[in-house]
This record gives sequence, structure tokens and C-alpha cells, in this order.
Amino acid sequence: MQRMTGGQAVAAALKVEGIDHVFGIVGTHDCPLFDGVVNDPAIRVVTVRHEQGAALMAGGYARASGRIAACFVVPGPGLTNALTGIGMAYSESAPMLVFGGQNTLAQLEREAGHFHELANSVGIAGSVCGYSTRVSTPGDVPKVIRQAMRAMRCQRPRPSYIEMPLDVQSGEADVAPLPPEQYSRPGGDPSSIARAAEALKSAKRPFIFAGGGVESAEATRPLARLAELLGAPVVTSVFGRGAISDRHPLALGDGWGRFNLYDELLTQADLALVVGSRIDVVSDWNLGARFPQRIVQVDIDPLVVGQRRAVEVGIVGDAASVLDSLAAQIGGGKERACWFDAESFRRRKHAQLAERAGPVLTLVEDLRAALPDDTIFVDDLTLVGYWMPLLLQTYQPRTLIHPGTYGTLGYSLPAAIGAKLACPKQPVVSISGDGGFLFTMQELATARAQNLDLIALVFNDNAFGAIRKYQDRVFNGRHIGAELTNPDFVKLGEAFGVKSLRVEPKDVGSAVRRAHEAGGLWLIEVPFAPEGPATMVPWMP
Ligand SMILES: Cc1ncc(C[n+]2csc(CCOP(=O)(O)OP(=O)(O)O)c2C)c(N)n1
Ligand SMILES: [Mg+2]
Repeated sequence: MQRMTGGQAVAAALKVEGIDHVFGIVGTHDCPLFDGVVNDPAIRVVTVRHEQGAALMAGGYARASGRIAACFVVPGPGLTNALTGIGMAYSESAPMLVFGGQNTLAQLEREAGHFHELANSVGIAGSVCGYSTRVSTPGDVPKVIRQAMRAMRCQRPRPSYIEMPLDVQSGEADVAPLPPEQYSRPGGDPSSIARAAEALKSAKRPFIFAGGGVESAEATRPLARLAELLGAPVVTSVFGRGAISDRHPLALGDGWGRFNLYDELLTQADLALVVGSRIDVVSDWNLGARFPQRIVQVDIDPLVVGQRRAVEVGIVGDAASVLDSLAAQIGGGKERACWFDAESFRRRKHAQLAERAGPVLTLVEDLRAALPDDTIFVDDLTLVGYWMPLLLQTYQPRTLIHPGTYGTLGYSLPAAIGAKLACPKQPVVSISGDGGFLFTMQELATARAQNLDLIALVFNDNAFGAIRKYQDRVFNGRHIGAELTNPDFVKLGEAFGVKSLRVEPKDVGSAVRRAHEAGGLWLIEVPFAPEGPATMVPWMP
């Protein structure tokens, strides 16, 4: 037992849980939380310039590393500002531990007119969290944080929200810290695993569809091993890029359903093994509708199994451990030859994409060639960003981070800052459009304050280009709200103390290479408004 304030109890529990980054903004209603971590060399406090940035950074941090960061926000506007980033993390299955300040326990009354009052904040946060609660005494802090950690570590990872009224943050109590715990995830029901192994053995032409759950479970090796044993080609979802290296002979790349690239595979395959994917209708463009009838699905979330497609066998469990068990049962160490000519498929797919997305493909290939394999690319919803999962060769897990299904503009810069803080040795590049960049560009100040090496690429067409194109197609060219009046991006970057330049698309590769070699914080504006089929981004009707 130790005498401490609620704020100190939070700091102590964060350390027990191995959480060493806090993103947030101070206010009267969360100062005791910050006071708990002040001068603590074990915890890096990152002051952001808007709470949305805090949550997006914590999300990027988690997606790049699998580790959990905390956010401290004031109640009311601080929480509602953060909700977009928390919602992103909820949608993309990224964990983070958000602490919200609150008025004192006695003030928690609807319409009482207290500062930052927001009724039902635990419920509001709860709609984008896997776990959401209020703490009513400092003594409960270790237990509540432990519950949040269990929710994030033993189940599908999702954000957690813990609300701390001011008197709980600053009040003292006897607190008993909990010992560290090894969190574990279910390994899957053995009889279901046995049935799945039989189904896989009986299939003549199986393929694997790998989602973000493979990376969350650190199951990339077990995935490759099982694919080799089965001779099964591997298609990934947008979130699963990096689940298998694109250099692996069985890798077929991102399975965006739109272009019928995968018809040949889907019409021949007799079984799909779906691992760690909700078979997303948005990001995968309903590819799952064309999967064969026989489906084996492995997922940590029971609600995902069988949700989109009925399954022959469903296994609720950790992808790494289930795939290992399946490999052990199918095993014998003998690899089956792949039934599908993956190499010729990749060649034809590349030719098709070159025709469809020519100028973007060239640019993405230049970027790839300019930077090391472990570079983390963080996309926004912009022409190049939309194409990245399809066009970028990805070699390592967690190196292509896409805002996918929840899809907020302004994602890439703050998420990239989070990724860089989590993985300081890896180069990090954020990819934005002019529209998206202005949603969160103030976080350049955060990157600068944290002294980060980071490259922010801004593709400028002076428009919400994707929506303008959409209006061309769906509204007969009746444009509204899609033209933008922009600042001078180079001057904007310079005003933030960022090394800034403007380059032509053909020079992006060399500019990025030089920026990477020089180090530091870079803003590179690229005027880019290609005509032709590339502007029809993968989701365009
Ligand atoms: C928060 C939010 N508001 C609106 C949108 C709708 N939206 C999607 S793409 C887009 C245009 C993005 O413009 P820009 O960043 O310049 O990229 P471009 O399409 O021009 O390549 C808009 C407005 C969104 N995705 N998120
Ligand atoms: Mg634009």
C-alpha cells in the first residue's frame, strides 16, 4: 500500500504496464494527471496541438509497433476533439489508453453548467472503445487500468477510455499497485482446429486471405509457414499489407476487389482460409462476396467469425497460435506445390495496374526504390494514398499504415508522428493531399518540438480532388465545395521551422532519398494532378 494521488496512481500503473508515451493537452481538468508523470524520466510526454492529433498519434504508435500509448485529455471538448482519432483506432483495431478528465464527482449532474460539462461522456467514449469506465477513487486505479489492459491484450485490440473526476485525480488514498502480468490470448478450440486442419487438407486449391489481425498477433511467420505447407497463395486486405512480404513467392498482394484482378484466383479456388480480417466491404471492395463457398475463418473476435460469409469452420483465437496449431496438424514438414501460378499472376497484375494507374505507379515505385525496406509509410485519403496498398511493394509487417474504413482526412501526419516515436530507428513518411494536410498540419509543431526525423509529402491539386472526380462522375460535373484556396506549402513549412521544398512528381524519388540521408523534418510539396484513369481512385464508381 502506498499513499498517493489518483494522478500518481495512474503514472505508477502505466509503468507497471510498460506504457511510456503520453500524448495530450493540459487543462485545469487533467493537470493532476500530468502532474503524476511530471519529471518522470520513464514517461515521455508529448504535447500535441489538438486532441485529435493525440489520439491519431497513439493510433499510429500502436499500428507501427503493437505497443500501447496513453492520451490525457480534458473533458467535454478535449474528449470530443479526440473522438475522431479514437474512432479511427476502434475501426482499425488499434489499442490505446485514453484518460479523460472530469468535473468532481459531486458535480456530475446533467445541465448543471459546470466547465467542460458533457453528459454521458463514458457512453460517448464507449461507442468508440472496447472498454469505457469512470474511476471513483484513486484506490481503484490499478484495477481499472488492469481491466483495460486485459480488454486490449486478451481480445481484439481496441481503445480504452478511463474517466478520472478531478477529485479522484488529485485526492489521496492508499493504493496497492498490481504486479506486472503476462497477457495471453485464447489459442482456439482444439476440436475446431482439428476440423479446420481436415478441411484444409481436403482442399485442392486453397488460398489465404490475411488481414490486420495477422500483424496484431505477430503471426507473419506462422502465416508464411502454413501457406508454404498448403501451397496456398496469400492475398492481403488493405490492413493486412505486410502480413506477408511481397518478396515471398506465394504473395499476391492487396486484394482490392474492384478491378477483377483476382477473378482468375477466385473462380478456381475451392477454399478460403480467412485470418484476422472482417472481410471488409469498404476497404476490400466486397472481395469476400466472391470467395468460394468453403471458408475457414480464424479471428480473435467472435463477432467477426461468420459475419460476412457463412463459414465451414470458425475458430475464435489468436492468429499466431491457431496458425501454428494448424501447421502442426497438417505438417509433416512436406510443402505442397502451389496450385496457382503466382509469378505469372504478379506480372499480369503489374501490367494491368500500370495501365490503370500509370503516373501513380511510377511515383510509388520511385518512392519505394528511394527508401529502405523498413520505411513506414502512413497514408491519408488522397489519390496516392488510396493507391498505396495496391501499388506499394511491402516487405515487413506494420510498414504500410492506411486509414481505411473509418477514413478521416488528416490522419497521416499525426499517425506518422506516433509511428516515428514508436519506431525511432525506422524512416517514416506521411502521404497527404492538400486537403487532408490542412486538417492536422499544426502537428508539424509537435514533430518539431519532439525533434523527429520525418518526411511529410503533400500532393497538391488545389482541390478535394477525389470528391471533385466523384462529382464529375456521379453529379455530371456539377462541382461544389471541391476547389481549394491553399496556403503556400513551402512557406507554411518554413514558418514551422521545417525544411521545405516543392518538387515535380518525377523528382519525388531523389528528393525523398536526399531528405532521408540528410535527416530532420521535411515537408515536400508535389504539385500532382494527373489526368486519365489513375484519377479514378480504386473506390470510384
Ligand atoms: C473527416 C473527413 N471529412 C471529409 C471526408 C471526405 N473526403 C474524402 S477524400 C476527400 C478529398 C481529399 O482531398 P485531398 O486531401 O486534397 O486529396 P485529393 O483527393 O485531392 O488527392 C474528402 C473531402 C473525409 N474522408 N473525412
Ligand atoms: Mg487535393
